[in-house]
Amino acid sequence: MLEEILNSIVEMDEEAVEKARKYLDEGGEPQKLLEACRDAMGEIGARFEKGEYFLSELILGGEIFRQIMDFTLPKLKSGAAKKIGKMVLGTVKEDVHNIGKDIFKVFAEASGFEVVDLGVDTPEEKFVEAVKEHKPDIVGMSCLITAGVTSMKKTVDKLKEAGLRDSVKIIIGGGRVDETVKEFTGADAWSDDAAKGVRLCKQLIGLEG
Ligand code: B12
Repeated sequence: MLEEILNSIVEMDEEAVEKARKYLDEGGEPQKLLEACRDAMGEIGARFEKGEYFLSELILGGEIFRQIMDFTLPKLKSGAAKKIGKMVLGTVKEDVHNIGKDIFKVFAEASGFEVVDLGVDTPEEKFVEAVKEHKPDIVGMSCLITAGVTSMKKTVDKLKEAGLRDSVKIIIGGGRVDETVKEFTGADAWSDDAAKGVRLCKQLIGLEG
């Protein structure tokens, strides 16, 4: 069933959303559905890179994913734990991809983080202002495109300039981050997986991940 959903998304089949709904209605696991959707987006991205798919397919794929997430994410929200920390989260400047950030947000909230969501294409100054205002334990930055890497570094630099760098832990996430990007930007941790990202956040604030 999951394989069928994955293929339907990749082939831009309108039935994909209903198949996903049916999967959950029949007791399927939201987490597994999410992973299948993510794999589908990876395949759509790969086809885009090879020139087999165009921007219209990226848009349509994103829209199908969004529709599926509309009824999948609330199922992951249940069982929210007691508050364990505060996080300021945003997709970085130049980058408008929001799906992964929104998923990570739900995972973080379900684990007890209070999340202040700054949205997408977030200017460095907006992160700085939000840290001043909300005094979070963690700053999370989501980044899926290469242009966003510089934005993340600039954001970390601006936090340093404002004397706020040592008051927060910084985690970066999304398809464009890895250990090298972490080192380059000066972040404390990175993850391209929401569940792992939340475990790292807990560790960053001294809790067991
Ligand atoms: C859908 C999509 C779009 C949609 C976005 C819709 C939306 N509302 O988000 C639209 C059509 C808008 C789009 C636009 C573009 N896109 Co696009 N897009 C994609 C695609 C296919 C899927 C993205 C996605 O949602 N993935 C699924 C989510 C769940 O994965 P994720 O974001 O990685 O999130 C997971 C983890 O990383 C983690 N996570 C996410 N954020 C965070 C944050 C923290 C702190 C932590 C800890 C964890 C975490 O949790 C999530 C769940 O596990 C990707 C391909 C891909 N492989 O990702 C290309 C892709 C990202 N896009 C790409 C490109 C090139 C573009 C455009 C430049 C295309 C163009 N010519 O205009 C524009 C850029 C616009 C901009 N300025 O940002 C490239 C980027 C290449 C690069 N290195 O720069 C990709 C990789 C496709 C490719 N292979 O070429 N895109």
